[in-house]
Amino acid sequence: MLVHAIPSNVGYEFAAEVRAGLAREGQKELPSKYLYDDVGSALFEVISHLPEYGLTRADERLLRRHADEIVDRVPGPVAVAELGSGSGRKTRWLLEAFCRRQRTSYYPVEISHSALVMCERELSDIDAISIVGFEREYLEGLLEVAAYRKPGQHLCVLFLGSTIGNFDRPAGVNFLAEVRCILQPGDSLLLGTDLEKSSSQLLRAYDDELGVTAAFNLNLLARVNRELDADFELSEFEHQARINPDARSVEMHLRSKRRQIVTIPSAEVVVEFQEGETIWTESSHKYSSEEIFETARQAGFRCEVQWIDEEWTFAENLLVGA
Ligand code: AVI
Repeated sequence: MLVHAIPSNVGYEFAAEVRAGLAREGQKELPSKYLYDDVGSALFEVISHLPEYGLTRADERLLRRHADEIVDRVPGPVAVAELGSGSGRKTRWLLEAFCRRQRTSYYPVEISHSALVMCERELSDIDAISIVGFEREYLEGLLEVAAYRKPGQHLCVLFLGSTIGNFDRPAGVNFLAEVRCILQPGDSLLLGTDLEKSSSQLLRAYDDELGVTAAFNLNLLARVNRELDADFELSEFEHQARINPDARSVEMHLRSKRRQIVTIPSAEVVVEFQEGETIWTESSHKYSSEEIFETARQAGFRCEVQWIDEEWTFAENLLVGA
């Protein structure tokens, strides 16, 4: 087993994106990728255990149930690249099945250093696995993985947990098309997508009773305070989950409880908030099972098989080059 993290160079963009997102006219916005510092990644791990949030468990159930079937459809020898590995817990089922067949290289690509460390710790006991972690943005990391693979190895890319839902639909298609461009014949993409469900179920999932999702969201302001010396008063903002029926998404916002001014010295910006004004921090788009075939087609893939969890409607989709 080899464990090797290639350090990140993403940090310097944070200040620029915070300035751009908060100084703009109209809806203030912060990119959801910044929710995942060490504290945010740990809070997301807790969210995945909450009774109200069944998404991660559905993903894991499908991978556990269908691991052998998925592996049978992916020609070996294989290098597995995972975009956004998180703790790696749900990936274990798949990696064990790949490694039962033959020695397998696993390349988690993560912007969160702590998640990468957690993932390597979680999976390093699997027999016949070698792990090389890439602390990178997804596409940048995938390009490096593609350059790293050995001759004859097929690449199987994992994009699980419905992270695709955090892109708006056109951006999701573009992202998949970019992944497609990096792949070669015989490569594949396993895509996890959360499916549509009732508004009440979604609001419970994204505004849980314990307040873990609220803490996950508010931590973004705490991060701006920690890393950019800002003076956000956390108690003066509140978490909000909202349904956007047109986008078929659930949104997270941070709502200012009063009129206030926040200074962010390291981003060289002073921001005024009106009472009730929000910062939009994340969207989670929900898919219909049929639409995934069309989304795959638009990105240059063919959805070969789809497995659906009925307990918490969620689909695992195996995509190959069209
Ligand atoms: C990582 N991503 C798919 C999660 C989601 O459901 O959109 C992040 C999350 N946000 C709030 N709860 C979980």
